[in-house]
Amino acid sequence: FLNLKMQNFKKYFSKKNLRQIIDFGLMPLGNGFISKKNLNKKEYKFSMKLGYNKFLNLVQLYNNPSPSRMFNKNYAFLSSTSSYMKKHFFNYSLDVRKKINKRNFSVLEIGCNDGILLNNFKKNIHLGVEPSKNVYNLAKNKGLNVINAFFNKNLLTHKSLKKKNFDIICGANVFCHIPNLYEMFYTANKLLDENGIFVIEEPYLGDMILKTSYDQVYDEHIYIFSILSIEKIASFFSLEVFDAEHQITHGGSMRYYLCKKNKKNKSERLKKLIRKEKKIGLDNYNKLKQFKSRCTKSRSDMLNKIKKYGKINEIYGYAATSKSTTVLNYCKIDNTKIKSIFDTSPTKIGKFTPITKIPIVDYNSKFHLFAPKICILFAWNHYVEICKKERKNLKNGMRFICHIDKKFLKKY
Ligand code: DWN
Ligand code: SAH
Repeated sequence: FLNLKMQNFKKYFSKKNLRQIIDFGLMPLGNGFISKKNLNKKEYKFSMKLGYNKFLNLVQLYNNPSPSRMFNKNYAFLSSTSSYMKKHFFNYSLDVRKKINKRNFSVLEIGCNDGILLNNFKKNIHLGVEPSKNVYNLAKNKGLNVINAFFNKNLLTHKSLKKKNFDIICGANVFCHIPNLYEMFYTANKLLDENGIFVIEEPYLGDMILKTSYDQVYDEHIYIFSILSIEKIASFFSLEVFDAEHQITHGGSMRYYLCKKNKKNKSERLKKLIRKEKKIGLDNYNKLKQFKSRCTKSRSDMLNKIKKYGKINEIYGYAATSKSTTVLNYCKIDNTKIKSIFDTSPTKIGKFTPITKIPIVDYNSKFHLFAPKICILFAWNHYVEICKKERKNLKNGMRFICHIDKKFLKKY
């Protein structure tokens, strides 16, 4: 019976069921920063189109580059570059501990990156699964138990997998990166203890629609989930969502708590959030497709701001985020409009943004020398942390411009 249901999932999951929301055109990899020696080489691009699947209530890309093209020994994003995120993941670990309510428990984290979350479970039986070799090494060097692999059904027979029933399977900002949702849910379900919890935390469709934060869409973000979509998908695997909690991180995220069917009562908080999703139409194609005209408007507003401020001063960028690749390429902002982007990641410094070829400069050694007056804030999701860091500069007249409405930045 379970198998039959899972086979049905494959049928509904088909790309044939997608209706288009917006076509962003040809895009490079979000984290495809190029080194100087490759500047003149032909760059990889893929067609980035977002659609809606009404059978699964799911907003997703039509196409995605192969995972090994994105996640390999040179993955550019290092989770621990934000001090606020360290705090956030410490709190995540406390919340999960409370939910499992058991002294000795085991944890499996999917996509642990440099160990920012998993490190909080170091004293427990734990395992991280991380395909990008460079960040896997960072986690390993923290003394964590990690496998350098993609989370898929091959893991079930992996030689290093000693445990097969985890109390907690968790992750953040990773499930939307996994093209094969069937295998992901199938494998997680197989490895979850009968009374275990499965915790998923991802950028939230509700926030993307509300804030017109179209930069959440890039190669790595294949799915933009909602409770209605996660609930639907989970039902094919005899799993269910029993609680959800909105998060302020990454421009607005949702954390979903799942368990095996009929194991836990659904929280009032969950019911309320679902009512809200229905009210704003996260399961309504006609409402979702209005997103496109708001993106077009956001783009012309952004270009106007650049024109206006560019006349007064040179414009720089703050943080070479993956999201910035979508903004730069969708708005066609290149190195003729932005001088350089300051960033703290050793994996990005000295490189150039894909297609738009804006140099990425070391924040720590160069920012004070350049003393920029106007910066486009690409890491708008870290607004509070960055404003604290730049308090003095902001007081002395430095200005941030952003494609996201100011009222959404202050709230974070
Ligand atoms: O989902 C994903 C999330 C978790 O992280 C991944 N697909 C990729 C990545 O997305 P992103 O690149 O948009 O993440 P952030 O956290 O918005 O950007 C981090 C970048 O910003 C890093 O390159 C470091 C930089 N940064 C900085 O230069 N100064 C960040 C902060 C907080 C700063 O003060
Ligand atoms: N969880 C971290 C990292 C997010 S970046 C955080 O929230 O900061 C996404 C991570 O997922 C990358 O480290 C990438 O290598 C990893 N990833 C991508 N596909 C994966 C898969 N199939 N299984 C496990 N991890 C994966």
